[in-house]
Amino acid sequence: PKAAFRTDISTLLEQVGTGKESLSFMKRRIRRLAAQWGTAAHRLDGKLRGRWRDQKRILVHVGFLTEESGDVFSPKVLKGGPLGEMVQWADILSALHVLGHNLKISVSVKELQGFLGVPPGRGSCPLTGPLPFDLIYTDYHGLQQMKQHMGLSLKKYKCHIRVIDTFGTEPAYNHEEYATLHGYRTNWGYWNLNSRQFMTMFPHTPDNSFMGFVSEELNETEKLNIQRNKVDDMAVVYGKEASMWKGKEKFLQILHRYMEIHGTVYYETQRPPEVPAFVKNHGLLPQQELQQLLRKAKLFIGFGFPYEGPAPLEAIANGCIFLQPKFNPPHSSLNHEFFRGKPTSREVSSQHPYAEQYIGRPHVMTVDYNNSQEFDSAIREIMRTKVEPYLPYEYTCEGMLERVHAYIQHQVGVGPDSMSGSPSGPFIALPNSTGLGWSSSVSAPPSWPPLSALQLFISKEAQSCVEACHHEGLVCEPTFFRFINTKEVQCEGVETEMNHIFPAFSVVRKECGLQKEALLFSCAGLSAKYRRLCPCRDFRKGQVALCKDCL
Ligand code: U2F
Repeated sequence: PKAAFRTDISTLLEQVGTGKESLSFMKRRIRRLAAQWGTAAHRLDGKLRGRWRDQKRILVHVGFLTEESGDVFSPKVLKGGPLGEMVQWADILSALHVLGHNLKISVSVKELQGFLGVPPGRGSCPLTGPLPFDLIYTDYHGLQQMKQHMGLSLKKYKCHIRVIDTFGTEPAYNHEEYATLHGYRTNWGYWNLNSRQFMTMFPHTPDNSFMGFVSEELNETEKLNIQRNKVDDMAVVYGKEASMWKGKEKFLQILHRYMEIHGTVYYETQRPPEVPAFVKNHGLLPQQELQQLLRKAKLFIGFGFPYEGPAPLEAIANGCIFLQPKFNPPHSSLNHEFFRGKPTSREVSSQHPYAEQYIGRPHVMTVDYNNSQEFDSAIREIMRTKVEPYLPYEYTCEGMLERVHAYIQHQVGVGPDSMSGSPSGPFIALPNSTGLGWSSSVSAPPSWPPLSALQLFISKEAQSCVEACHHEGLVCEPTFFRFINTKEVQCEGVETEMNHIFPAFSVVRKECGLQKEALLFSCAGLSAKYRRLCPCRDFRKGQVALCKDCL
């Protein structure tokens, strides 16, 4: 059947259920943003000009909210605990509903079994019939639960699964055998999925798909009003939990010389000792009231934690300048407790790398907080800088709908199996842009993104394809690796092996390395001994997930 846009959210709200603070938070958010989603649906509808969209049967199983996974998040919703994941799930549900798909929602293992057709009382009996869903959105907890309750048949249905994974999973950590052999073992990885099946909160490595969330968009009148009513010496501190303020007195003192400081830190009865008395603490606010506060404030200031949350985007969208610490050396799973055990080696260069790299000045200032002079002058600069509220298109409702629509309609053969085997079909020639004799022709079966978007580059030594493509103003496109990993290369020697750096060129041995295992194609991989062969593509302005011809 054809999917039709929906603007009424009442059936979605009924489906979300009750009984947990997390669910109430998500419902409040869905309700509050309903009008924005509606407007966005109309706009996207116009843009797609009535194009056919398949209606999919979709199961959303939110694993981290199930009792079976311990549900540590729900009791902390009103106490300063993490809300970023709930923001994202609420928005995913809204997007899928508004796009007109046939949705089922589960927040317990019992509901999951019911939807998958496992007979009651036969807990571990594997699903026997065909899967009653085209797509299943879940998280790492949910994946584990599905494995327990579907048994071996999970493997058969793997390609239908999408894993919402905040910080991302790189191919080297995802491939069970490779991770085990080469020390990429973590608490989470090795599911042998196609890395595109992992969907992240920000566009980290393009090996994963960027899912994202939304922030409120303002109309022109609201923008003007905000700019008119800005209080130049008002700052709001990023951090709703007292521990995030620990050891920051020095910076707060400097800031306090220039500005009135506001906080939204959760507290029970008294001011938490970490929050100085000169701070005007409002306590944890409902999202809507936080927005109001941000509309007046000039500065939103982060002290290093939480990493990569939604709040800075909300602040920038409401006309604040976001000031944050640069991390030198960068934080990663190798040197920081928070990232330890996460299936990525990504280096986090500041509290919010997306804000730093995708938005930047004048909306975002990333400075060395250990240099008090630099810190001091940043604050003074912020007070005299005028900025307009700004929200990147990919974080608007329309941007998210456009992206999720494209994934659902085009990212079909994304399962692990569809990747193997060499492609066949008519051959097209690749330009020898590499200068290394790596010219080859590639076959051109249907592909999404379309193969016409492919641009080939060779990285420097110790440079990943993420960086190499970025350097060219492009983005790495892992889907294209299979086209450039071909034997037609003109090299003195060619080796084929399981190596997440391949395809690549060995600088010492003057040899080309080809990839043996499709699951290990990796934009993120890098090695000092190799120059990587990188499939890059263009992207739409404000929508990095989609190439220009991708819609
Ligand atoms: C991130 O999770 P957090 O929940 O700590 O992220 P925040 O950026 O603080 O914002 C989450 C939401 O909390 C809301 C605000 C944001 O949408 O509107 N909020 C609020 O309702 N009232 C307040 O007084 C203050 C904020 C990240 F998202 C997670 O993925 C990470 O696990 C976590 C740790 O790095 O950080």
